[in-house]
Amino acid sequence: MSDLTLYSMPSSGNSYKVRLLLALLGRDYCHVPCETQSAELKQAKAEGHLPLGKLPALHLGNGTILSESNAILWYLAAGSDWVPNDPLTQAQMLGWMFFEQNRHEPVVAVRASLNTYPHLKDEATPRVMAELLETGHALLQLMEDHMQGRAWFAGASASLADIALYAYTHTAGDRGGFEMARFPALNAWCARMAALPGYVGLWDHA
Ligand SMILES: N[C@@H](CCC(=O)N[C@@H](CS)C(=O)NCC(=O)O)C(=O)O
Repeated sequence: MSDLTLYSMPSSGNSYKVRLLLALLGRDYCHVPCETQSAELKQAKAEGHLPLGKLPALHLGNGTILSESNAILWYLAAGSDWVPNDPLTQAQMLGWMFFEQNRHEPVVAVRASLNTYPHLKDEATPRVMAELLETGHALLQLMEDHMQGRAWFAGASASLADIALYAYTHTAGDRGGFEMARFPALNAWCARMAALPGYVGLWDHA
């Protein structure tokens, strides 16, 4: 039995990032799935398991609870190959992780949520969806341009930046309605991610 307990939302990319890294690291953990709108999520909040009121939350087994997906990635990856050694590549990796939270997730993930979660249907007006589509395509193009001649987002090997950005990019077409055929370098990068040893998909969880 592992010391780590992860409260995560099965359908959410932010939660999937953490499940993916744990799988890639070969770390055992107990999983408490809390889907959106579920009784389990309500209970987890009521019992204080989500200090910031959001998923994912990682319980370390000593009373400490970590919030914010990218901070959890950072904690779990310490000392592993998922964090580059030199400060410049580390900073580039962190830059992409901040980009993911500040710009990519609020557009690419939000459009996918509005498209797929029935309880958000009223917010998905044609105007909002069109604006998110245009902004999302521009952000994906920016990523596509960066990936010309590169295999990974920061440095010569896969890093936390790739995990953070992959979470919502690999479903941007199916769930978000983005035209992914426009972005061949991103599609090739997604295929490289899915081929990593230990890889698990969004829905491959206990
Ligand atoms: N910046 C946070 C975002 C967390 C977040 O918004 N989680 C959503 C799912 S993606 C959530 O907990 N939703 C449930 C709720 O708000 O009740 C992170 O990266 O962990």
